[in-house]
Amino acid sequence: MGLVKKGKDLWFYEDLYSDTTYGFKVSRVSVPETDTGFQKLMILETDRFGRVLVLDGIVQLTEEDEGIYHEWIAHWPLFALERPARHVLIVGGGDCGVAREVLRHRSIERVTMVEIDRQVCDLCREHMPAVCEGVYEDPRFRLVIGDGAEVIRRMKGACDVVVIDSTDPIGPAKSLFSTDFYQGVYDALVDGGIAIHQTGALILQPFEAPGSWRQIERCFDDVRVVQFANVSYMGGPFSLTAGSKGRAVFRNAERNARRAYPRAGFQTDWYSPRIPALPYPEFQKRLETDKYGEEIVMDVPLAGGFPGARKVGKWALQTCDAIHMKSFGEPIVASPRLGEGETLVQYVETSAISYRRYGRMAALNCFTCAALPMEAAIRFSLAYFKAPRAFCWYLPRGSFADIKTIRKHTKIFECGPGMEGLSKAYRPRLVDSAEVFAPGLPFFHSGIAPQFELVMDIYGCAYERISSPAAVAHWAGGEFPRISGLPTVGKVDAPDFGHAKKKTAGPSVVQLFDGGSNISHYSANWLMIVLNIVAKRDFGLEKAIRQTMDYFKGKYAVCWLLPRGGSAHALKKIANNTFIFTVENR
Ligand code: AG3
Repeated sequence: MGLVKKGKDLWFYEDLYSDTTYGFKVSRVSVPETDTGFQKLMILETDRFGRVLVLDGIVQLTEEDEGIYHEWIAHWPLFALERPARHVLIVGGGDCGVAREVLRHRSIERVTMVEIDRQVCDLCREHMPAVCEGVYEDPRFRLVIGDGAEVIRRMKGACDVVVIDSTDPIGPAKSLFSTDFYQGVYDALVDGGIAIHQTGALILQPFEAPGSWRQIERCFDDVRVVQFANVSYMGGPFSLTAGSKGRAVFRNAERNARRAYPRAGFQTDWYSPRIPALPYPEFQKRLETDKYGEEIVMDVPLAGGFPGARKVGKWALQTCDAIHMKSFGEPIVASPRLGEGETLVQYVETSAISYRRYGRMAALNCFTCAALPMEAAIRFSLAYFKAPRAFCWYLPRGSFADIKTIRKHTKIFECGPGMEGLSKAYRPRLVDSAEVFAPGLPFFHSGIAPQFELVMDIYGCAYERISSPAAVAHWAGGEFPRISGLPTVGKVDAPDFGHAKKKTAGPSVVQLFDGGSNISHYSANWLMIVLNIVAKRDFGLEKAIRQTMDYFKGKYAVCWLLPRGGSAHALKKIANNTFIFTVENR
């Protein structure tokens, strides 16, 4: 909304979120919105908060409360160090609030600030002189106008502390929230050094802190979260995520701070060495132990005529009700007739329900990123299709556990409408990937089933790839079909609708094939992909898996191969031909 006239008053409303905002009365516009070439900058004057810096419609600081943010982001790492810092690098921070706080430490010999947007420096200096007080006059301060991500590569082992005082991961700062950048920051630190980054409002931006945590955890030796709240950053608890070079750094952080602070020779208003950072916030703990999702896969014999898209669409929506999930969007469908092998997909709260038919068998998948009431799903489908029985696989998805545990929790069973038979469950055969990839292994031609489904959970993927709907769509709609030779039907669909929950933040994808589909979900916070590929023809399993892992820079994958649409009286045979295996990235 930005600036809004209300009677004779002028108000500003922040443009960060599409569904919630806050505002304040403006007494004067000091700098009207200017396009700097990097972003839109505006400086407003208010009676309550003093001057306010706004970039791309988002409040960056107010004179009234900037001290809270700048003190925490500067003093927390500096006081936590084992040895007093000499060289500090600031990435961003053009208003100089961080530099001002850093320079209060007597041990500091040099502060280098790399800001991409010169106008932020110049206009803040002119219109908010209190924020940068003393900084430009200090001989220890050096300003570099440039891209922090590039400068950092030339600073190997040179910095005691790196403070990344950036805007949010939209606009020019996007590249600063990537694994490559964090790796560069780690390399720029001395042993025992600390880096810290603003990682957003914990409640309103629930995917940001966990996303940065995952990446920092991957590049650094230890991680902490510092929390504070101010007025300017709407939404209560705000987070700073810190990484250390060296395992013991944070263990002594509090002790070091309590010792160093009284000797610093200056006082702070907000920072206190007695407020510790969180070693492992509860949300992060849960991210580690939760399983990501559950999937129930069913092959249900169809008697009589075969349902078209209308009837199957209704099945999908009513399944949502049966398992207490909300549907998202319209069903994606290959054709209204839904002939043999053609797929219908209905998104549900970031996961999906799908249908396809082979011969007389309906191949149904029901995947959710929450607890899945499996019985309700099976019971409903059996009743809907008036089927006497279903052949089922239960798959714990994204479990983080070792393959043996995942196998133990995977179940293959047959059951009738009363759910009898559930107790007689089989497990998939655990095989080596070399065996699976070996030429001649008769997956696709075993006669057990017309199709195989490849189910794959890939762990340790690159954040920037899996959090980007464009990158994901490029893979699913272009790269994968090219490598696998699978003929696509219609366009790739890559919505990003799961951000209400930390777990499901990240895009989803559907690409239909001739006689199959690729349905996948990308979890920015688990750095993980869950995907299901079904195809009518052989597609070179090893190449497809390796290419996918390479594209997303995944470290490790757990895969299941399920024979779909197979014989109606052969559960044992189905179980014998269901395989589970792992693939490491070479
Ligand atoms: N940089 C962090 C601004 C974060 C605003 N985001 C938000 N409210 N979610 C501020 C620059 C101050 N030096």
